[in-house]
Amino acid sequence: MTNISRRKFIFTGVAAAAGASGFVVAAKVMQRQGLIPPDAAGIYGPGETLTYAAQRLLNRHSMAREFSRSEISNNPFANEVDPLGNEFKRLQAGGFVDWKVTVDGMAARPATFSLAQIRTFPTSTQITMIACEEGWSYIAEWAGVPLSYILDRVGALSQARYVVYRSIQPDWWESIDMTDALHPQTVLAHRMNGNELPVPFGGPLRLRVPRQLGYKNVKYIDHLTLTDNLKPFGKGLGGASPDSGYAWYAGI
Ligand SMILES: Nc1nc2c(c(=O)[nH]1)N[C@H]1C(S)=C(S)[C@@H](COP(=O)(O)O)O[C@H]1N2
Ligand SMILES: [Mo]
Repeated sequence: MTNISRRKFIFTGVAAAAGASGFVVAAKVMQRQGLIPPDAAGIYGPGETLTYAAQRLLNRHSMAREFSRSEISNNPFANEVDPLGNEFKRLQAGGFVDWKVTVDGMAARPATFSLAQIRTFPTSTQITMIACEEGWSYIAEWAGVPLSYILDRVGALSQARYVVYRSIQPDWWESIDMTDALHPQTVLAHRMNGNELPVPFGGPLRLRVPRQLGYKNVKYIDHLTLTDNLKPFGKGLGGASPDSGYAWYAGI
């Protein structure tokens, strides 16, 4: 099916199901099509579902806007982070040579990669905007390994539906669906504006997912887990943000 006819098919399917036998059937169609976000149950649930479903139907393959070199912000603002713990400081003192990222869960070849190894992986560069939900934003050039490359390398199983990504900061973790995980602009960034990624901006390694708001761009990444079910993680809503009342899907 082409994209358009597929879209029409899904819309028609959802509408028909809703008309024929109400919301429950529509919800089942949407679940099957991957249109229900993991935090759909709360009071903002119907709104969250609409946002996510609309994005997934209309923009599944669209790219975040890329800017030119001259548009890079002169004084990018690093959002303050909680004090970094002893383990981080130990790794930082060693120039991050011992920084590692573990990739586990629904993968044929789970693996742990060193930062040095990650730096040898194919690099993709983007000049994009990061926007905090609280209002500020800046444009920078990020370079890093596409998450799709990592997933390919560990042999992500076809049943995997989400990537859970965790920071060395215990309260920072989020997840994205496979559409965003495999999106060409979703990268584990280790460089910014031509230098190694500075610590205030998430160095040595942060996730850049430019199609979502700032808070989904977790800093100090050391753990990725492939899963088909977000229930066992935290409160089961898919991330620290939805656990504390923000939307799981923060698409822009
Ligand atoms: N580990 C970690 N990641 C984090 C945060 C944090 O405090 N700790 N803040 C988030 C928020 S709310 C935003 S808006 C962006 C800010 O990124 P910046 O500092 O590059 O502007 O990082 C996100 N990633
Ligand atoms: Mo933010």
